[in-house]
Amino acid sequence: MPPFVEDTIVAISTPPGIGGLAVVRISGSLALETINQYFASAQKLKPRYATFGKLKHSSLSEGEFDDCVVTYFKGPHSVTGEDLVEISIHGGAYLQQKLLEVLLRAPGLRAASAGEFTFRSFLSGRIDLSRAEAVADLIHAKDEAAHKNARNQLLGNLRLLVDAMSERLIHSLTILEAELDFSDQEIEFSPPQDLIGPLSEIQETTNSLLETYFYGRRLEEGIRIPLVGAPNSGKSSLFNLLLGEERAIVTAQAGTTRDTIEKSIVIAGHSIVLVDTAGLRETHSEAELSGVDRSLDEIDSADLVILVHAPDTETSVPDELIHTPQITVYNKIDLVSARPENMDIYLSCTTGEGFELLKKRLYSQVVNMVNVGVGGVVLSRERHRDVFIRFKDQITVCITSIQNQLGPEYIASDLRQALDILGEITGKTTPDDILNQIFSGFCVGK
Ligand SMILES: Nc1nc2c(ncn2[C@@H]2O[C@H](COP(=O)(O)OP(=O)(O)OP(=O)(O)O)[C@@H](O)[C@H]2O)c(=O)[nH]1
Ligand SMILES: [Mg+2]
Repeated sequence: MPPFVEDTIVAISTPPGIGGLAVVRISGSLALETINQYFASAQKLKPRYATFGKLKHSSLSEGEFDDCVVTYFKGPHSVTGEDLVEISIHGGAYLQQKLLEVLLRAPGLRAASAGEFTFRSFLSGRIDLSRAEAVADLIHAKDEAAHKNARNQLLGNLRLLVDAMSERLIHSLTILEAELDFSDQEIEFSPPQDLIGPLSEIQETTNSLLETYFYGRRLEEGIRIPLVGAPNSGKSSLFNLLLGEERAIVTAQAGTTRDTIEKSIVIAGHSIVLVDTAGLRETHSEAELSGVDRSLDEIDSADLVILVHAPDTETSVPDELIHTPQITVYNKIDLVSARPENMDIYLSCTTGEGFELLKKRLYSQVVNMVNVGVGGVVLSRERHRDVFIRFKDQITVCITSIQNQLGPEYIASDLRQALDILGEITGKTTPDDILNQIFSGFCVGK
């Protein structure tokens, strides 16, 4: 345990609210001593057992304060690696606040800061950095997909991937270092050029991983789908229909929507940000012109566009749309008998015809868009992306050094730097003794 973690911390780990149960956690060397002063039970607290009893102390109330169940984990066999006590009490706001208040006045205890229990898990080596980050992501997951990704990370998938990459790098290093250490003996080593293949593979995996970042961000922010088209084509009507509420103003007058309006929905377990935009047309009105500019900006940052056509309007497809995936919708089919060809969906916002088909289409587009991941891992954190970019660049440096036939000591030093960068993902630096350990079991010349 690092010396600066001395305080015993306390917090309510369920948000205050009425009803249900609340859990107050105390972690640190004073945890057991503290709870023993407030807890009355026929049984003594035993590590890893939940014990029923009463909270009883003059600072809490005159008589008994509340029934409770206390679970005691003796360090280092606890999630924080320290002595940890979890007190389950009734979830009333008064009960929780009073208990917390009293515990905070107990000698040596202080309030935990946000994430401090998880931070202590990391410091005590119970979890690595990527898993600690996953805990935060899990708490903030907005939808099923974000939850699944965080859960995968918590299960250690990112760590497994990083460990596999590290192992391969360490193996390469071992070969190079063996060559350095035994260069004066007549032993044949495989040439450094042989390392180019494995290094290129690591680079490809890193590239694939970096490609998942786009989706990872979308997990956080939601997939952006603006509705675009000419004024009066029915964008706001469709927006409302998809949301299931009258969110945007709909009128018979062209140019009704001036500003973009966005709202999140969940499709196929993914967060979607639907955006209603101003109709695209040439105009002299300053307000409408700004609206049109915003619509074009929306197309730029869109993941998928719903392009709305209608028989009584003329949609000119803007250049910005050429590279964006889109669903073309021909709206107001209740007004016409003949339909133009080459539209994905024929719809009437008024009668609802075609709406189910549009929803199915949206569903499959979203599923296709997000069907990515390397070894169950999707990058969603800027920090991870930054590390993997630097790692990839460093692998390029290694490959270049080999191609330029630099001495093994230079290549080894480049590889060590790559390993150090990769270690930033899990928070683990790569100490020399790991290499030594592997090296000791290495059979020279084989
Ligand atoms: N007959 C018929 N009318 C529709 C349909 N969908 C929308 N409308 C009407 O078309 C008019 C314009 O609809 P909006 O949804 O405001 O169109 P918009 O594309 O948002 O228009 P702007 O905001 O001006 O760009 C309204 O009077 C709607 O009631 C439809 O499927 N059939
Ligand atoms: Mg509108």
